[in-house]
Amino acid sequence: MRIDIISIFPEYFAPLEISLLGKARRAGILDTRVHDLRGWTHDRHNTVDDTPYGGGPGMVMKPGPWGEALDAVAPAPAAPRLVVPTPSGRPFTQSTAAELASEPWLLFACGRYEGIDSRVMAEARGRMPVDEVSLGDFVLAGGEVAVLVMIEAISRLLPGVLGNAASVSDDSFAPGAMESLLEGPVYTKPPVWRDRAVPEVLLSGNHGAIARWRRDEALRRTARHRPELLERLDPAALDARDREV
Ligand code: 6GU
Repeated sequence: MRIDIISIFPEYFAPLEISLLGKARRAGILDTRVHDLRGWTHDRHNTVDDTPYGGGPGMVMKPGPWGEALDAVAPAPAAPRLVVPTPSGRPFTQSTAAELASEPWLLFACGRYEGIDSRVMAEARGRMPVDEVSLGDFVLAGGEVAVLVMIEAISRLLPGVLGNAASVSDDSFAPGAMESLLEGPVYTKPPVWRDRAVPEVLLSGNHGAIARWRRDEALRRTARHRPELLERLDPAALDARDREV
């Protein structure tokens, strides 16, 4: 998958070189390219922002540099999917990550300040799919950190990136039997640590009992942390034992 990123802070993307993402990159699964928006400015101060029309606080990113940047990174008729992080976008969820993971080419446009002049996205829509997406109901200072989050969520779904394909299908929010349940607690060796024992069922070798225990824990944790997810569950997806939990 090719991923281009346009930002006024290319240094934010140093983590793409390490851990899972760095490995995917070295394996040729990910081709990430970071571009400095200021490369498409033409004044002495490399200006990328200006005051908002209609008044109000803060600054808005000027359309000129963005238009040139998008033309240069994705010259027509090339058409990546353009992803614009913004708190006013549609929610980015596990299904958004899966949808974006199936694309051959993504282009992330990182806004700062109060956002990018809206005509940039309107014009881009004329020649490529554009998604304005939000990570949740809070406000970041810019899109860079949000883009790192999204790239990590997308990349771990690409074939060959995770060692163990089951860790993807077992995730909280993964489609399947445990869909929309939070994952329960996990344990490793030693069996007793600081007087705390690992739940006995996990050492029993009884795979049916272990699966039942995990599902009960997932249901309990979901009820405690995210009750609205239980409301959304298809009642047909619950069995009689689930209802007791
Ligand atoms: Cl995607 N961008 C910014 N700037 N703030 C956010 C966000 C995105 N999601 C939540 N807050």
